[in-house]
Amino acid sequence: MPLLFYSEPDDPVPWIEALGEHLPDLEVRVWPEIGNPDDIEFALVWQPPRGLLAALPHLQAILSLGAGVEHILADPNIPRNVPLVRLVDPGLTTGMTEFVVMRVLHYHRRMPEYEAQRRDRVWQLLPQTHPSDRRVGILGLGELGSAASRALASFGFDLAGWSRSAKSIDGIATLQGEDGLFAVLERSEILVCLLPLTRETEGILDATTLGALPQGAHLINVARGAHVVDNDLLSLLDAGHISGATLDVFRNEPLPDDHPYWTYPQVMIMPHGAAWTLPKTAASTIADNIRRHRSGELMTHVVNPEQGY
Ligand code: NDP
Ligand code: OXD
Repeated sequence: MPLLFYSEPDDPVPWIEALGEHLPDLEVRVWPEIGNPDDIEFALVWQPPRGLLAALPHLQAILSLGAGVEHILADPNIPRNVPLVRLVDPGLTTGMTEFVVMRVLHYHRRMPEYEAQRRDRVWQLLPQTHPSDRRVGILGLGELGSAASRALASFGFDLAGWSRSAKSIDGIATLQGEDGLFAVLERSEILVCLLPLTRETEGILDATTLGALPQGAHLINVARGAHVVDNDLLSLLDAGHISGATLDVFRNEPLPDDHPYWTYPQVMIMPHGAAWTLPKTAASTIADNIRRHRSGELMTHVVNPEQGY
C-alpha cells in the first residue's frame, strides 16, 4: 500500500529516489495527488495541514520528517490509535553536532569581541580560556543533545546536561528535575537548548531560567522558538546579563520582518537550518521502520504522545 509524502515546499523527488533505493516496491504519492485516501498506509510528513492525517482511514503509521513532532501533535484530530514515529537520522545528528560545536567555539574563543574590535580597528589580544575552564550546559540529552555533548567533551569542555531521565555520558555531569535544571543553568557560561517542544518545555527559557545563567552568558537555541520567551530574552540582552544569542528557531517562522531579532547586534539568526533531514541518510531509517511494521515488528523511535516526544 502507498505512502503519502507531504513536506511543502520541499522537492519530493530526492525522497522518492532515496526511498526507492531501500524499498523498490513502495509507491510514494505526493500530496495533493494522493488518489484514493483509503489506499494510504504510511504518511511521511513535515508540518502537515490540520485534518490531513485524520482523512486517511487505513493509515498504519505516521512518520515525521523531523526529529521534533510537535508539528504533528498540534493537530487535535490526528488519529490517536496510529503510531507516530520521530526521525532519528545520522545526517541530522552530524549537522546538529557541527552547528553546536561551531557556535560554542565561536563564543568560547570570543569571536564576537574580536569582530567588534575589527570594526573599531582595535589590535588587542583577549585572554584565551582552556576548554576545561569553560562551563557549557546542554538542555536535552537525547539523540542530538548527547551527540553534541560527546563532541564537546572531546574538546575537554566542563559540561553539564539536563534530561528527564537519568543518563550516563562520559565527560558530562547529568542532572534531572527542577533542581537539576537550575544547577545546570547557574553554571552555564554557554547554554545550548536541544529539548523537544512539549507542554512542559514551552517557554522554559524565560526571565527566571535565563536570569539564572551567570552574568555575560551566551545562549544557543537550536530546538524550537517557543522554548524562549522572546521579550524576556531581549530584556536580559538589553541589560547585558546575556551577552549574545544564536537563534536558529522562532515562534513564528519565517521570522516576521519587524522582529527585533533581525537587527539586534548580539543576536545571530539562522532560518531554521542548524540541521537538515537529508534523504540520503534519513531514507534508510524510514525504510527500516516501514519494513519492521510490515513484518509485525515494533518500529523504532515511536513517540509517547502523552510526553509529546
Ligand atoms: P530526543 O527525543 O532524542 O531527546 C530529547 C531530550 O530532551 C531527552 O534527553 C529528554 O529526556 C529531554 N527532555 C524532554 N522533555 C524534558 C523535560 N520535561 N525535562 C527534562 N528533559 C526533557 O530528541 P532529539 O535529540 O532527537 O531532538 C531534540 C529537538 O531538537 C527536537 O525535538 C527538535 O525540536 C529539535 N531539532 C531542531 C533542529 C533544527 O534544525 N533546529 C533539527 C532537529 C531537531 P529523556 O532522555 O530523559 O527522555
Ligand atoms: C527537526 C527539525 O525537528 O528539522 O528535525 O527542526
